Order: sequence, then structure tokens, then C-alpha cells
Amino acid sequence: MPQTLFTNARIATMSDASGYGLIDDAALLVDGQRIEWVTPMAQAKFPLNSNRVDCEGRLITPGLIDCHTHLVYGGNRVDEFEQRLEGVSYEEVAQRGGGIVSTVKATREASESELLVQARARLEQLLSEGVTTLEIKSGYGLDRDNEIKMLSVAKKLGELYPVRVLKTFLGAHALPPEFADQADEYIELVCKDMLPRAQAEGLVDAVDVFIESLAFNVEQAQRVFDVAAQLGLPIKAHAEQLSDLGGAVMAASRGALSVDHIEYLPASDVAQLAQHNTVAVLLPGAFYGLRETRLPPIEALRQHQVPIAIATDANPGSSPVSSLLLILNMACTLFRLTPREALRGVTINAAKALGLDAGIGSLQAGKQADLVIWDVDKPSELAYQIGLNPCVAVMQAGNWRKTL
Ligand code: DI6
Ligand code: FE
Repeated sequence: MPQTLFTNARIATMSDASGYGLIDDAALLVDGQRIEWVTPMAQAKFPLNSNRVDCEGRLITPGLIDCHTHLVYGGNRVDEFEQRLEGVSYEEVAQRGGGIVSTVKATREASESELLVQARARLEQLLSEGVTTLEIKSGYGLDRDNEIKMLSVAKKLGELYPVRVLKTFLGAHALPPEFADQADEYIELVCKDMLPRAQAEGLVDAVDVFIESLAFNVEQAQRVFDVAAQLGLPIKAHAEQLSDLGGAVMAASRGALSVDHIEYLPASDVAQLAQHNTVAVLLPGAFYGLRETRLPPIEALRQHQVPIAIATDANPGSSPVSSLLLILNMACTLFRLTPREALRGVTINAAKALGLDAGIGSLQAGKQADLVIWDVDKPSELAYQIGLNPCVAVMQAGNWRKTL
């Protein structure tokens, strides 16, 4: 593959400890799938034979990373959306057999190709905004074959599109109706059959559990995490989204890559995330969708230098969102993250949340050439605008997905 040389760019490398890692008048060389170097124009030694791309002052960032999605599911929840607007709470909807369980029914009824068609539309929207890596969870099948069906669709999306897809097993997302009042028995099935089988089929990159009173308790989550450890799989958790059960601290103490949501995490528990290098994944789309008012402990996360990632949480219930740029804005407006923190949250810190920060998430020599050219002057513009997509070119693993 010939080398590609980017010149006259403003580059947000995201490679320093806390900033944008901005180089104002910069050049970047891609060799094969990797970045060869990034440097100020004045210091660049241009290779003789390369494809030159004059960026004319535009901004380059790392490819965006959506590190928490439920992109694959059947049906939709527009009726629940309407009910909630009539005053029914999220928990009540779930207790009435709506909520997650109604998506389980629709997902079980859908064929692999039907799930694929639905998910493609959402994925294409994310890709149009410069996403080069995303995570997709199972969790709406809730039996072995349907969880495997969901993960197979996620895998297929990664084969059909030039994007890296990480597959997370979330068999413990909700209690399937046939196991009503038998949560321990269901967890047994997850541990003995569902997770090992999905793993054996090469469909699992990480294991997640929804730890919440309407889902699974800390002890049940520990049983799933024990199996993940036996299989050598990294773990993460949906924790402290609606109440404080101590799930985030438990997961962090077991070396979880990330704990996600955490609106109800006490500030006094944040030190333990820092101690275990666990990323805090904030999901402003779900906060917004549920009209939550309790904010995650952001000041404590900053004080303890816990890496903060943000993601769409794309799902049919709490966060029917297929725009990572909108999430940048929501993180700033709703959570008061700075645009710098928000951009780190969809680049280097999102890579950390997936355990991939050695290879992606910043623009540095040796890393994979995943990058986006934006028609903006400053990185903060990506968080500032709503509904405008300034993505003009995308390279993923050294291949153009969309050219300038
Ligand atoms: N927390 C959420 O916000 C989503 N899952 C979870 O564990 C909601 C999923 C849904 O309502 O379908
Ligand atoms: Fe989620």
C-alpha cells in the first residue's frame, strides 16, 4: 500500500495526558494500516512517493469510538415512549412486562437478516459521523441461541462495513419472562451454558452485567464475572444507573475495564475506580431519555483522574440515539464536561474502556490509522453544534472510507 501524507492540518492528536494534544500546522504520514509519524509542518520530512492530501487547515482527530451500544435489537419502543410521556415510570413500564422484555420478544421473533437490516441503518448513521470503532452488546435474546444470534449480527456488521466491532456478552441484562422469580436459576444458565457457548463460537470480546434492583444483584453479577475470569474475558458493568447497589465498586475491584452510567455512584466510592484503573463511561443519552436529574459524580472523577468516556448507549428504550456528535453536546450541556473532556471521551478514553488504547484512540506513531477530517477550525466545534455533521473524510485502518 502506498503511503498517504496529510499536510496543512490542525491535528488533535489526543496523545497527551489531559488535553487535545493539538498541533496547529501539522503533517501526518500513514504507512499501510499504521501511522508513521505526526509532526509540525515545519519539521516534516516528506517522503518522495506518497499520496498527498492537502487538508487546507481543516481539523483531523482520531476516528471516533462509541464504546457502549445496544445497536442490535428487534422492533422499537415507540409505544413505551408515549406511555412514559403519559406519566408511567421506567421501572413501572418494566414491571408491566414492557421495557427491556418487550424488546426481548421482538428480538427473539426477528431473523438474523431482519436484525441486520435494522441495525445497518443505525450503524450507517454512526459511521457518517466518523465512528471507526464501536462496541455492540447482546442482551435482548436472553437465551443461548438468541444471544448468539445477536452477537452474530454484530460480527456480521463488522464484516460488512469498514469499522471495528467489539462484541460484548450481556446475557445478564434482564430476567427473561420464562425465569420470572428465578433469577439465580437464570444466572446459572448464563454461567453454565450461554456465556461459554457464545465464547466458544468466538463471539465474545467482553462480558457485561446490568446490576440493578430490576435486573441482577451484586452476588449474581459476581457469579457471571467468575466465569468471565475463567474464560479470560474482560468485564464491565451497567452500574448505579438508578440506585446505589455497590456494583461499580465490586466490578472495579475485579479489574473491570469500565463501569457505565454511575449516576448514583457516591463520590466517596470514586477513589476505588481510580485505584483499579477503571474507566467511567457516562451515558448522557440515557440520562436525557429518562429525564434523570441525579448527575454522575463528575467532580470526584476529575479529582481522582478517573478516565471519563462517553457513548450513545444506543438502545430502543432509554437512549434511542444514533449520533455520537449529539452525545458530545449532551455531555457538555447536561453533565458540564468540557468539550476537551467530551472529545477525550469518544477517543482515547473510549479506547481505554474497550481495552484498546495501545492501538487506537489517539494519533501517534505506531497506532492504527483511524482518523477523521472535519470541516471545522477548532475541536470544541464538534461538541458545540447540534445537527450539523462536519465530517468530510474518514480513514479506517489506513483505508479510505470516505475521501476528501
Ligand atoms: N440500562 C439502560 O439504560 C439500557 N439497558 C440498561 O441496562 C436500557 C435498555 C432498554 O430499556 O431496552
Ligand atoms: Fe447500556
